[in-house]
Amino acid sequence: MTTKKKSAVDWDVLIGMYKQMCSFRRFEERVGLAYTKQKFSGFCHLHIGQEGLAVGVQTALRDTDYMISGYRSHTQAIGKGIEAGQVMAELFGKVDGACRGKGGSMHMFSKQHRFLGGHGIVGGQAPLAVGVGFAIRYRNEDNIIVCYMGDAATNQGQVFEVMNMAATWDLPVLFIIENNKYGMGTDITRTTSVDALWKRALAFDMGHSDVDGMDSMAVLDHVTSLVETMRKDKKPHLLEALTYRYRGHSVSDPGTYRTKEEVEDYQKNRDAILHLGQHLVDNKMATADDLKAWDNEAKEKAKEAEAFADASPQPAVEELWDHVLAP
Ligand SMILES: Cc1ncc(C[n+]2csc(CCOP(=O)(O)OP(=O)(O)O)c2C)c(N)n1
Ligand SMILES: [Mg+2]
Repeated sequence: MTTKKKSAVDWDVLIGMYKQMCSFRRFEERVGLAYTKQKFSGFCHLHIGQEGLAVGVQTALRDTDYMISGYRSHTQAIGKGIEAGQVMAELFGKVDGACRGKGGSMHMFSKQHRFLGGHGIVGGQAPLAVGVGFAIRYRNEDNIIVCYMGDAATNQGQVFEVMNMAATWDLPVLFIIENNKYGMGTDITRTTSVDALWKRALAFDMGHSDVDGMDSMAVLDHVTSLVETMRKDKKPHLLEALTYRYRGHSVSDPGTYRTKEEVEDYQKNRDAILHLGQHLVDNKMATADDLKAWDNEAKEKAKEAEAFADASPQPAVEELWDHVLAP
């Protein structure tokens, strides 16, 4: 390990982010493999490629902030505090899963960690996020809620309705569009009238910005400053993050709607993990061996998560109807 030089940059934070990105990627790779081994079935949407955004955002938040997301959210849930083993167990439908195995891939949830799903209905999380934003204001807290959604989700009517409410009532909701260019197999330019999705905010006179979601440091800087403002003024903001998914929409995606060259270009030239790793090496904060060792740790952690999920039993038949409806 190299000696750390003094700097305004908190290198430990950046190293932590690097490790976290590796563990997210290795976790999702294992999830993909477990699916092909038929350890679980149903839908499975991997977040591989989009780690820079997840890690930059979570690092800018406090534990007391809330987060809500769509179905591509296994690792966002881990970032918000749910144990990786519990997420894997949830995928496998096991009793030690985050929702005792009753939610599965699209429905990670933890009240304790303020991760409020995991939602399979495209855009369905946005009205819930605005409800939480209302509760934050009503209780006079200085927390915020991050509401992740995909590019295609921004074309849902309910998203427009609730952005209007959030802007009208000044609710601290940070809407983050994970613009990975595609909604399933459809290029966003074929379905959307605007050339930049942050422009949706103009209709509501809402704060808006964009960020390179493949640059975890840019995300951290930008979201830190947004959140600081939002804690005070309680106003919503629409952030468009440009990102890219390397795997298919879900595990069953032939990928005929994009070229191999496009995917490879992001993997080789834009990858968030390579980018931060290079930055650490260039600044003598890590050696190539350090990066390799951290990645190996990430692989080990993913393996442990899977072993935990394998060992966990299935829920008992007697609890079939427990935890299904809120009391
Ligand atoms: C209301 C609704 N309509 C359609 C679907 C089917 N569907 C599932 S994912 C998806 C694409 C969403 O793409 P995007 O919002 O860009 O998110 P990404 O998958 O790229 O992360 C669609 C149309 C759905 N789940 N819910
Ligand atoms: Mg998309």
